[in-house]
Amino acid sequence: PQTIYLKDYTPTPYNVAHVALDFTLHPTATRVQSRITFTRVRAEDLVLNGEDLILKSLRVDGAEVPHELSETHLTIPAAHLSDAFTLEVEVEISPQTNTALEGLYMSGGMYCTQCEAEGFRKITYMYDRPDVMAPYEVTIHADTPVQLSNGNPTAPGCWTDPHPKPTYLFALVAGDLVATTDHFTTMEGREVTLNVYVRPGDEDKTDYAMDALKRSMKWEEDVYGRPYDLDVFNIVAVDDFNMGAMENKGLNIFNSKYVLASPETATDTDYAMIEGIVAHEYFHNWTGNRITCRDWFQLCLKEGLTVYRDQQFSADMRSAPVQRIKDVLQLRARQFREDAGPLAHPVRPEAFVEINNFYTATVYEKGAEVIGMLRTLVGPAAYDAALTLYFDRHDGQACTIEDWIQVFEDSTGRDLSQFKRWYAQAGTPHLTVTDDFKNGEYTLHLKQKTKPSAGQPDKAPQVIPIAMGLIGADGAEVLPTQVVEMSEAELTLRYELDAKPIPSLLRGFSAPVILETEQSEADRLVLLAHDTDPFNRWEASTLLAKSNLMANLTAGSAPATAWLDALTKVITDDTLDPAFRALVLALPSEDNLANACDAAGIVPDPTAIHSARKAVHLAIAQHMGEALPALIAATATPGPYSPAANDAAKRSLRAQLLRLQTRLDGGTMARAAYDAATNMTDQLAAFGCLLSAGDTTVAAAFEAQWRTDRLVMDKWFAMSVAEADPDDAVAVATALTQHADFDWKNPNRFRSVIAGMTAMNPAGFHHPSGAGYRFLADWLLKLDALNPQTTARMSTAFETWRRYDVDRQALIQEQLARIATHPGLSRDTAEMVGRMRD
Ligand code: DPP
Ligand code: ZN
Repeated sequence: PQTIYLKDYTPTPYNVAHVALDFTLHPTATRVQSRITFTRVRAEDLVLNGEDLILKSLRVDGAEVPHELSETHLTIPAAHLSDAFTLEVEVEISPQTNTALEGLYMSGGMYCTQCEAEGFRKITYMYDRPDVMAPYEVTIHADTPVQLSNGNPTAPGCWTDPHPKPTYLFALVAGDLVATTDHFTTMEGREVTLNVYVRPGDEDKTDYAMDALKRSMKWEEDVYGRPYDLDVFNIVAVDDFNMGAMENKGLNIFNSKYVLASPETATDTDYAMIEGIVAHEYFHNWTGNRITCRDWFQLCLKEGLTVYRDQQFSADMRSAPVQRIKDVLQLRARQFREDAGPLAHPVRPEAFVEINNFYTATVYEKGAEVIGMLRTLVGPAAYDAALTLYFDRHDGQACTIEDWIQVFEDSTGRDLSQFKRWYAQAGTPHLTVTDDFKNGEYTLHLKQKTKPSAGQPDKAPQVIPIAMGLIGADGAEVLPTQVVEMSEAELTLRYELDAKPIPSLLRGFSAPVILETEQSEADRLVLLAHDTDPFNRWEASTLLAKSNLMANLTAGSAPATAWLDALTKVITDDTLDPAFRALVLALPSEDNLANACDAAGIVPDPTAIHSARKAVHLAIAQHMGEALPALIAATATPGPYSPAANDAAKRSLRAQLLRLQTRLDGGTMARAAYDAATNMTDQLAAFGCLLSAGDTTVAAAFEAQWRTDRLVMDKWFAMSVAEADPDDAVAVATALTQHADFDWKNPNRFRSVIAGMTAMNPAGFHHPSGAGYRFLADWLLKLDALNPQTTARMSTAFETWRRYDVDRQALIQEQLARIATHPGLSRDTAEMVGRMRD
């Protein structure tokens, strides 16, 4: 397979002025007629992308012309082309047999599309690349009640999109759908019709998505001054979808998991995800659609910025500190993990084989952190001014990271050439800090270093904004938050003080780095109790939890009483947000602990980690003991269910407390909570407790209750594997794959069981028998033949293999080799497995 390089970028020899598409839909023989007008820039052959297409006719300005076809391209020699011409092509495609879910495919009887990144080439011949933008006109002939495409409707089945867009933002939907309709008036006075389309029967689950959409539209105007620009905005929920959602112009297509919600079927987490993803896709209208990417290497230009913006939105809608903690938890769990292994790559990669493999935590989440750092460095007002310049200067263009950085340089006068290293260097910088106090002078000494990664043996220092304060031993703040910029490999800071303070570094997690300090447990306890920065209070609790877990793991030590006392104090402090308390109570994940072992030079044993985590959890439960029932009672949320932050916060604390209580009473209270639950958040929390306590009847009862609800059943599948005893996990997962409702071609269902094992039951996945590895490889090979994109994504469960003992390494290598040598393996999975084995 061919590797594509950023340095090879070349503009196309022809521009596209207009695209007209006419679809006659049929499950196995859809006809697509295209009329595309081109204008010449350079006298070269016209080479268009096209895959899995049956060419029926081809004309240039009404005449037949010689052309060549390959598996992937259509070529018309330059000699047959003029300065401006119209290409008319008719092709036949088969949506029904399109199991890869890229291009035009069918899901539950409806037609839908997914064109990002390179799906349009499976619809017709075209320059399928983001820098070729054109207005579209679409006609759909189908016997379905609803037919949708981008832009504004002009007649039944006819759509016009006046805004030039690249192919990846094209969309079409046709099927038996029902809409929930609402309206929004923009700041410019435009009346916009809003629709959320779902399958009949789901229309009672659209309120929250619609509400989130209206709030997103308002927030985008209030905070970024950007109005909507068409007369309609449509969202469609689709059951079979490889990703979360897609920002097609005026026609966002969503995985139904991120649209449908009712109190009985969706958890608070689901509601928060729906809010965040609806906002994310809507925000793409300006950061992605109106200003798009020149090429796919620039993916972070739209994704990093849009993630940053949806995080800002969620922080405004909910609790900002809690949102930040959750975002950092995700970043560390997914991106730091990626950065530490064989799949590490820069926020802007320089080479790829299959672009779908670069829709990663690094491009998205680290890409968002880079925007956040930039805002911290220039300040909020300068950030706003730079964004205004960005929208003014680049509206309607396909841009690069250079364009983005230039906007900040021009609007602030700052040289950002060193800052650009954040886009180019892979790996998470380590920030090592030592301190000293002598003769009234406090010295902080900082060093940064980034480990080598694939293709990057030496890394240069990066610009690290360090938000920091100093806390006295009595807990009083002696230095309020200031931002220190570190740009060299080393930095020394000096302060005149009466006594040695406790540093509170990287407040709000001001940079995506790994902080290494010599902080004592006593200092952490002071920060947990007194830091003015909520993020660092939580960070102190996490570090305390980690050191107590590590002590248990390596020496069998019981948790320190001082820590347990401090934890109890936080949990019982009614002045603190219950959501914050819930986060303090949540122990670091098993994967996080495996990483901590690795960082400390200890080979992680997933079985021992699982046991240590259970032991420490039990010790916390015993320490809080009699206080638990009263604490649980205090988290009650009387009245009708509301997904708003206040009630959700209480339920999240309640879930953590119930977990602890279950350790003590074997599930008595969880059983009562399960029976009394009136919403999915409470029901699922109690369900997890009961499964973990070995309850033998609850799984069947839950299944009987929810058998006909696909999204709830996804939770049932996932929880059944996640809560299985690690020794039984593979057997449980295998049995679930034989369940009548295990529709493995549905990505959500596939992920429920497979990731239920790999991500949610790490001790089961890493079972010394190697059965977990075989289980994963078996299913990856099975799915790869149908859906390479989801297969490649799921293969990352193996990315941490180097951490483990030689036996496990050999077992994983065996499976990776088996996959790599499988005949007919997809380019997607081959690239991923190749990178992991190298
Ligand atoms: N562009 C989509 C999103 O991130 C993913 N395909 O919203
Ligand atoms: Zn996005």
